[in-house]
Amino acid sequence: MDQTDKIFIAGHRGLAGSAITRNLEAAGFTNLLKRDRKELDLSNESAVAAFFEKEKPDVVVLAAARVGGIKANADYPVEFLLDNLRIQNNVISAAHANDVRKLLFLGSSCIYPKHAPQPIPESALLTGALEPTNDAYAIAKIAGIKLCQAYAAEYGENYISAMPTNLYGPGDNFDLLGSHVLPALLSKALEAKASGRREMVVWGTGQPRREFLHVDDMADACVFLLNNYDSPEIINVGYGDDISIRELAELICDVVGFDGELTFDATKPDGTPRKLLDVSKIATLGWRPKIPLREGIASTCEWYLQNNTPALAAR
Ligand code: GFB
Repeated sequence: MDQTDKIFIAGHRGLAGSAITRNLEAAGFTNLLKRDRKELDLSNESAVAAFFEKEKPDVVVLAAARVGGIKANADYPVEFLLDNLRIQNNVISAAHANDVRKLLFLGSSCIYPKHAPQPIPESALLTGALEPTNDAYAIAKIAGIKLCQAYAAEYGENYISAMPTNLYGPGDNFDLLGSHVLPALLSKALEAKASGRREMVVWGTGQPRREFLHVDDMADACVFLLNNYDSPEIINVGYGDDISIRELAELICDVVGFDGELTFDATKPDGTPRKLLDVSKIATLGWRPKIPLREGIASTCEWYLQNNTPALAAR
């Protein structure tokens, strides 16, 4: 990419899109196109078509999506399916209609079968049944991958698809009902410490294992792929190591300084038992993550205290 390329970052206010925007700005890219939801509704086909026709971006990063944790995914399958299909269909087809040179589609590690081999190679896609708590989101993301691959096969487009593992970092959603596990436990631990409680509730059994990648590492990988990867075959973007939810809760409590008891609410779903990506493909190309989990949790905690909860920060 050239630093003057016009790059449209769809979803520039979200966790992933804001990190990609920060990365590109720090690298000296000066022609970034950003539109918030009020300015451009990505689920509106004619609005997206008109925007592309007017702006004619050179490169598109498709980081806009309806996302959420295990509960939000299970409670709102219609919205996770429809909104994501609409957004990605509109953006990808408008990119083709307006001669976008390169497009990066962001998928998710939940596209892989529930009982995929661990670590999960890219070749595991569509080899088995999905995890039911997020199958609507996964089906939408798989449709996005297939649409990018179809444009590559039929029209020779350079549309690439990266599959990030569970992300966390500044700009995350910390709402307890909608969020992913890491921001949820961080917010619960801070709240328990601030209010002097001796107990913190963790959903499920604590036994599932998850891989966590700091969103700034993910952004670095995305820019690396935009510069160095030109294949329609999907590529995993992970940290390369995982921990159990119990271990994650203990680590977060340690970082926060909460020394009360953990209790496990087994009425809440565990989701998929394990989701560790095989990152050998991107490692062979020359990319590796840099931010260790403890360090990433500590800086995310700082960000949260400064941006979300003046009351907690003041205690
Ligand atoms: O991050 P998470 O919500 O989603 O939950 P997934 C991961 C694990 O953490 C599950 C447990 O085993 C949860 O039961 N957990 C423990 C909690 N305490 C909590 C809590 O307070 N909040 C939450 N949210 N979980 C998501 C998919 O799956 O992964 C998305 O739903 C997306 O579609 C994302 O693909 C990457 O890791 O299970």
